[in-house]
Amino acid sequence: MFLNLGLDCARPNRKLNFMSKVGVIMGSKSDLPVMQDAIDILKGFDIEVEVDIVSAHRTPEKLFDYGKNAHTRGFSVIIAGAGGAAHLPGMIASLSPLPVIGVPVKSSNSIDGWDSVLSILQMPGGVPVATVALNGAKNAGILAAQIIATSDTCVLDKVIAYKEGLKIKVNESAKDLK
Ligand code: C2R
Repeated sequence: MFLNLGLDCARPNRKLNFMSKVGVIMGSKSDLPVMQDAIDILKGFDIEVEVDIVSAHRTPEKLFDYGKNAHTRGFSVIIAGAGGAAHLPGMIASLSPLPVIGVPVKSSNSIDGWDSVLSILQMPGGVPVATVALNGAKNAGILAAQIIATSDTCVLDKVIAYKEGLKIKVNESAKDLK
């Protein structure tokens, strides 16, 4: 997945933000097969991830505590995935000063996925949730890495290498067609 460019994250001039943990939360364990893509890609970028299940509907007290305190617990970005009437990402965004990336999940209780998409996407002004595609947890992980990369040159180098890898893959598959 990553080009090996000999990147050395221990180099002395590395500008890094020690508060670069990402919180990956989801409304139910049934969301994990989708949310695993975010976890995997963040681990590929060597970013610390803490995974939890938090539900606005089923565990409102835990949601409140998580949203109020995530920024004091070493998190710098929160990725929140939920399906159906997906209130989790928006409620976390209402409580936390951190950037929140929302992942709409096509869950068993979802009519066709649009319910999850619109619940997360159509936030009122003042409370943004950066919403990725339906089941788009991989992009949520990449976006979180890009946010962290603005204050961590090691992660920035890895994002650059990742994008270079995408380009090489496309060029190679184009060659196969000839
Ligand atoms: P179950 O499979 O546990 O019945 O959950 C979950 O994210 C999941 O996709 C079905 C779906 O319900 C969603 N859920 C929410 C919230 N809590 C659970 N959308 C919430 O607080 O937004």
